Amino acid sequence: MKFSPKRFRKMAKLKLPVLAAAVLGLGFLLGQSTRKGAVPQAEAATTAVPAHHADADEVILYSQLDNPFIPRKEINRQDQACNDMLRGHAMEPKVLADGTKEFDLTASAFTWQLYNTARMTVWGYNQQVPGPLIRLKVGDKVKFVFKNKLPQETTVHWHGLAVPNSEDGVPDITQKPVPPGGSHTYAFTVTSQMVGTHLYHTHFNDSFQMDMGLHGVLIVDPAKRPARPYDVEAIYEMGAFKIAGVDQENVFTLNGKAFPEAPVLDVPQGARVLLRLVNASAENQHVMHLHGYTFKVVALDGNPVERPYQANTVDLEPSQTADIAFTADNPGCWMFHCHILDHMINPGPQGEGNETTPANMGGLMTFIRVLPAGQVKDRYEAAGSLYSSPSCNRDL
Ligand SMILES: [Cu+2]
Repeated sequence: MKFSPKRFRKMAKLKLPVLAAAVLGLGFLLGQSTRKGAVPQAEAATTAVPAHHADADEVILYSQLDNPFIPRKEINRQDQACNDMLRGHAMEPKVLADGTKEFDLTASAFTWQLYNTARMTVWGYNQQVPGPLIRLKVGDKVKFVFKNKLPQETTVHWHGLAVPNSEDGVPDITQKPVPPGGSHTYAFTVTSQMVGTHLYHTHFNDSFQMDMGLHGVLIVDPAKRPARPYDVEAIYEMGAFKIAGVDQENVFTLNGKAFPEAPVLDVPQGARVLLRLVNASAENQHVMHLHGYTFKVVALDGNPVERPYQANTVDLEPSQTADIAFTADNPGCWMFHCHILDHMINPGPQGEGNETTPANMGGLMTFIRVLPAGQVKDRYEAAGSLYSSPSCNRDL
């Protein structure tokens, strides 16, 4: 059934008792899907949808309701994908007889949990948003076997990489767009021009397809990586979505998850940390700000900055990337967020934000937790769970 807010309001007037029961049911399911390690279930359900907010319009508007339920196992898989991206776990290629690294990339539609009360049908690569991390090194011969399982034509573009023109993914110029059900193979050799933090994305019906989720991070390493330049390397990709049929980006995500679900990064005190930041939003810039530190901007768009400069914020226009570095010498739970402040609000029914998340925050917001080495975890943890974490609020 196609969802229409108007039609729903009309139904709500007629069938209020039935709907109230349905909302309670949905509230229960939301409670069921609360993160491991978070607050107990009964309390979590209240946190996700407080009683005064549990009106039908609001709950329904957060989801495009073709498939609102995501099984626990699937949510765990999505969290794992988000965590893999954060910690730089890349997709494994098949190595062919001649040494070519072959990657399978399939675009399809699926239901994704953006945050605890918002799920939508997204389009993504290999069933995840962002797509899997692709990590290459100079000298690699690579092949991407791309399959299109979407209901629309598409292509893949390797942003910032000087590939041969035929591999550039521009529809009707360098290739025919890949039709629904079709496939296309991209092949190139990785050169030193390509070193650094980049992204790959669709180049067909761009502003629509990008914000459906067709993007991912691509990192190229030098042929020989320098010996342990950083103790911790992490990746945050900023994505954007247009949920509930609006025509402007209204949900912003870090590695596919908006606060309170955005992933926390734990780093041991004293570690040299590199954060690779990628703005994959189609339409919005992001001004990323880290509390508690002055960092160094060491690379922009994959290119080393000749004289790394110190800053507290770094500005990323759509498609730009930045590598920032700092030594984690200030212990604590430090907010890391976009300083365009309406990018840290999740949409409410009238578009003005909602009060269903801790501290009324959402979107591009998480924490970097600098801890004694023994307390560092490398598993997925949702940023919202830190409100009940003894390592963050012990002094309150
Ligand atoms: Cu922003």
